[in-house]
Amino acid sequence: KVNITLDGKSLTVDKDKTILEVAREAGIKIPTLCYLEEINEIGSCRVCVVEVNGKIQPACVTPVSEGLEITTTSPRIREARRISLELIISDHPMECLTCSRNGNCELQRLAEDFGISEITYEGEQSHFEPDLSSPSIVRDPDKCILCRRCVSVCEQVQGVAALTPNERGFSTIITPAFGQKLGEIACANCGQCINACPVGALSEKDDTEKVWEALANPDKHVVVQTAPAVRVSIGEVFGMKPGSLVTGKLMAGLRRLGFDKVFDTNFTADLTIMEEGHELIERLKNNERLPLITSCSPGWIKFIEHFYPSYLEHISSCKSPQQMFGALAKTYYPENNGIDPEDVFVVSVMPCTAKKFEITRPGMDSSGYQDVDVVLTTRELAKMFKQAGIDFVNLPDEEYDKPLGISTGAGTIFGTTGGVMEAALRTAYEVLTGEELPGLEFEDVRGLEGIKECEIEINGQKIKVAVAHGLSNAHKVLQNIDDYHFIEIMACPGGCVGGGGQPYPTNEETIRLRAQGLYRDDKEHQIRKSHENPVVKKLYEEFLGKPLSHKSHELLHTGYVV
Ligand code: HC0
Ligand code: SF4
Repeated sequence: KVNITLDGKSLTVDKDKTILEVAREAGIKIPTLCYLEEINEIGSCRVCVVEVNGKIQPACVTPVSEGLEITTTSPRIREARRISLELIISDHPMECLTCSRNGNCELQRLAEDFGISEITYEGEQSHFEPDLSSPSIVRDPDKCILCRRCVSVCEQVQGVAALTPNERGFSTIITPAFGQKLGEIACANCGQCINACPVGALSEKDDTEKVWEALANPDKHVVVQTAPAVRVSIGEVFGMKPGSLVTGKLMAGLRRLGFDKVFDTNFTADLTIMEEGHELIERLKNNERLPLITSCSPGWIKFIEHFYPSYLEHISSCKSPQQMFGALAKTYYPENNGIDPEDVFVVSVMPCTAKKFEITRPGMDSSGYQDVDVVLTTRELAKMFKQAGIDFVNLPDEEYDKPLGISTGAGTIFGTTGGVMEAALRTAYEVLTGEELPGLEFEDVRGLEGIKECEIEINGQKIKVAVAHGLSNAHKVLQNIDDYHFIEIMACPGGCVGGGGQPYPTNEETIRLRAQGLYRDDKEHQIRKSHENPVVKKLYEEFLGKPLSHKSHELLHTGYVV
């Protein structure tokens, strides 16, 4: 412990803390820009400066020590912060009105807070080409303020290190190594760099125009599927609390936009459990290619293809629920409803930017067409609602359409880390033992710990499972791959609720609340096990035969790229 004076108050505080941490604990707000707790603590933007024993110092990287006298607000501090901001803004394009971050840009907010009305510093501005090579991510280096939040997140949280500062001084640019483009390198398309970016230098590829066009085309039968994690986050864009469960309003809003049918990815999440669960059962019986590893997170799939190709035999051959949906929406669905599959246009609403990449992968056309036509992120759909003048908060609650909208509680928890594992265990246990599970909730695989483990006994055999989220944890869990029978890996921290296409801000707090929302949703479902989904059962009777049938393999399974 050390004794300090903070804004005239004597305090005794932990000695290994920074001034920023101590001030926050004392309820004092110090503005920050480049700072991301425990991830990017580099003191580069100088927006958090305070006076320490009379000297101006950045609060985020200055540790407290005995006898420090700290002042967090004074004319000198306000002036120093304003100069830092003005210098950053002097090399920033003034395109706020046409920027994807208009209205939720951290730099814009700080400029407003500090009442910046003119820029005193004028001179040369940097100009770089935007990188449009990725199907998921757009990089606009002209807007980059060199805070390095994306660099740190990609390296430390995702263990990919796709982005790095190149050149020096005024010419500094954040790019992949050797000036390569994002679409050419081992980028997982996860979009975590977008969530970390305080400005509009990183954003998802905007695909809203394609959807407006399809909706306006009378010859198209436009169907939409919504991912589990969207129902607990989209309300945030309209001022609702993170984790608010807005499934009914989401359905109503999508109908008002003009979609012909509103369906649910949760339905094919249940179907995935049937296919993947049986794959697990087969592998356990034959004791081969264990552990089985989940395949539904496309960022994770791209990551393993780049970094651990020799482990690909462990990956489930199941397509993700989004792709299973696409394949059925252009086969089973039109066949049963007298619609020409050529006229069906499939839109996905996903919390994820990698899903934009997934629809372009080889094999994602088993219906004879591209199975999913367009992926919108949660943020993009929210923008469409705004453009259509939809008063989201006051929408009535509506239901999903049948049949591809019927799902169970197991399907909904797919959207949070540990959810796929829990859903799979609920089904694998009952199918293998023929007995009812004593308790449905697997607490050991819930929560935000980076790697979670649990052991369950099925027919006398101990099954050891692991759950990892955030790709740096994938690196770790793969070091001990032989310890497990089944592993769930999701690319994004927190799973899909923390996806790269979710509303700003996506942080530990919003991720936790969204996950709680999904667990509430699970509890509110009457049916909470995928194998009890009546429409999934009917689909097997009428169309697929049985799990892992020839037809299932044709439509619902895929291979990987080495
Ligand atoms: Fe997910 Fe999915 S749960 S990846 O996180 O499995 O994006 O929400 O839609 O496909 O269902 C995302 C979320 C999905 C898929 C499902 C899986
Ligand atoms: Fe890194 Fe993910 Fe961004 Fe690619 S999308 S640069 S892997 S954070």
